Amino acid sequence: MGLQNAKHSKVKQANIVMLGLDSAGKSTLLYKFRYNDLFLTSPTIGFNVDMIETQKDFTLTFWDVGGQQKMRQSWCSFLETADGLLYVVDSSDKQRLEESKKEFEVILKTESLKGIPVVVLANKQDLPGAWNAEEVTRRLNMKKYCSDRNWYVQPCCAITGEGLSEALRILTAFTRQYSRSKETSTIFKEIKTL
Ligand code: G3D
Ligand code: MG
Repeated sequence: MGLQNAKHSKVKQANIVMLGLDSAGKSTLLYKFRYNDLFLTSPTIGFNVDMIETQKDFTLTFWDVGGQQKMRQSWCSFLETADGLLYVVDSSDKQRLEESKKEFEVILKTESLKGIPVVVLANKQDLPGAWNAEEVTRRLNMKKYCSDRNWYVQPCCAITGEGLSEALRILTAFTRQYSRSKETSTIFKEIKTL
């Protein structure tokens, strides 16, 4: 792409990889995003892909790659093309939050995800005793581990849809900005070769 073209090109879509432990609510969220309705879910075998037009000229493509143990090894191959990470946490499952934090740390250290924006969904806020966004932020050590990128923790409920439009709005803003910064670095590279 020439310098002139790169400058004027408009980012039209971004790839969002959805990760999180099994049962965090990823599949339910994806269906809710798309249909604004509740679907019966079954454990994801392989992966689900869905595109959502979040702005008139902009689409987010969500990759729900499954959270079961055997799928975790294949996460990395999906990360190569990601423009954003949507990390889903079951805020009511206090026993597994530590496990989720460990996974999250591994994901953030992945080379291909360096600097990629992150929205954490503190899901299942409808369940009694669910940790709120502040508590999830603290327990996932967000401030430390995400200091090199844009991040946000959004409380939500995949069943009612509460908090999801905010999450989509933030994800859209973050990924547009991130894509633009990728574009800028492309321009810089081209200038260097002139
Ligand atoms: P996953 O794709 O991350 O593995 P699923 O998770 O979307 O399959 O969801 C796992 C279970 O959690 C499902 O229940 C689903 O209905 C439930 N769930 C998802 N989000 C919420 C939420 O916000 N609140 C509550 N209360 N439950 C939620 P089942 O019973 O089918 O296992
Ligand atoms: Mg699933």
